[in-house]
Amino acid sequence: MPYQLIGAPLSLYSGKIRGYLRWKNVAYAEVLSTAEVYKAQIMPRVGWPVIPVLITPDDETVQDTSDMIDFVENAEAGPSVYPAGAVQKLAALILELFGDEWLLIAAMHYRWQYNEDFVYQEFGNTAVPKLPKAERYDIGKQRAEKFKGSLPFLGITPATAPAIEKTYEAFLRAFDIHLAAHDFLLGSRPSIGDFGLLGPLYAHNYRDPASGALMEKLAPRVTAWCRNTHAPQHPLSGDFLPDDQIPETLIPILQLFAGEHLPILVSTLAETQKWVQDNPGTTELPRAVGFHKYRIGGIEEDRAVFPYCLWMLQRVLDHLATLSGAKRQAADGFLERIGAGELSNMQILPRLARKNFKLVRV
Ligand SMILES: N[C@@H](CCC(=O)N[C@@H](CS)C(=O)NCC(=O)O)C(=O)O
Repeated sequence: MPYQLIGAPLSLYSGKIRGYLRWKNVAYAEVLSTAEVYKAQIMPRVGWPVIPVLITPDDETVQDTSDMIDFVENAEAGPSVYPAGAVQKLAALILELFGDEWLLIAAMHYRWQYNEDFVYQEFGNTAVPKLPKAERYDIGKQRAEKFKGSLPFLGITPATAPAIEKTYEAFLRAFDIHLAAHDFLLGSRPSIGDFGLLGPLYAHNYRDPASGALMEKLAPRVTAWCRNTHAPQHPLSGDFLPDDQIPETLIPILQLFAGEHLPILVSTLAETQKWVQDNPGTTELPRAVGFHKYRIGGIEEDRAVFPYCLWMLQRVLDHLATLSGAKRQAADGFLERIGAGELSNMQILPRLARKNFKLVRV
């Protein structure tokens, strides 16, 4: 049995892992996450309704795309999406986090602001593919409520909408300039960072029609990158740039991470630590622990505090902690240069882990 990927064309994180599996050239079959598949497979295996889900050839269940990628990287031969260079790996992990958790804001904003009808139909096509079109639309609309309803929790409101567009357009332009000289973030081979960006950029901002038209207009090279990074299976090829080089054209994108995403991660850590202190007997962390202020494109808004982001940040800090001597110096210098020097001394305490597909402190 090859791997089975339970996912859907409209799903952000399905795009991330599908692009990875195709690049890695592993044998897998995709199973559409219909309402029946949620009942028969996802709920019994994972315990809560989420996609994508990976079922390994030994019938093991893996959820969370970062865990899936790490599982396949360990189990399968072939070139890795983790660069060997200390600084390149650091940049790649930061950009995975930035794609997964920060560009998510733009992905959700554009989807629901400009593609609502298309998306209702897509939700229905996924959940109940055999029903007539109009019924699929109605059922899709019901199933999409939870996702549309999450916008204010993500800090997406009428006040932030123009700011989200401003910052997303700045990102698109910067990435388009980078892609004039490079196939992927760090050379001719995609890294874990490319797949992090692929999630929001492919399923939402390329595939949703109005968002795809905007991307094509503002950043045609990003459109081409979406196609290539999500391309059908092909022989493995490409390499990372030599000498642990970070292309100059990535700096503005990394500075966007440092300027906009990092402050919210710092605040998420403080809020989560407070929550842990106030709930000493509890090991499992809820999806959200209250609200805090965040800023995007210069506008301040309320947003829920998501401790999960810290688990992703911990991946970055764990890599940093493995470095010493000249490599550590180079990594610290790089962080300072992009405006993220704060990461050099940061620790996620208590440590976080994922146990039975839930976030726990250890
Ligand atoms: N970090 C997770 C995110 C998975 C996720 O949020 N999936 C969305 C669909 S793309 C979902 O099913 N969300 C349901 C929920 O969060 O309750 C991963 O990388 O797998």
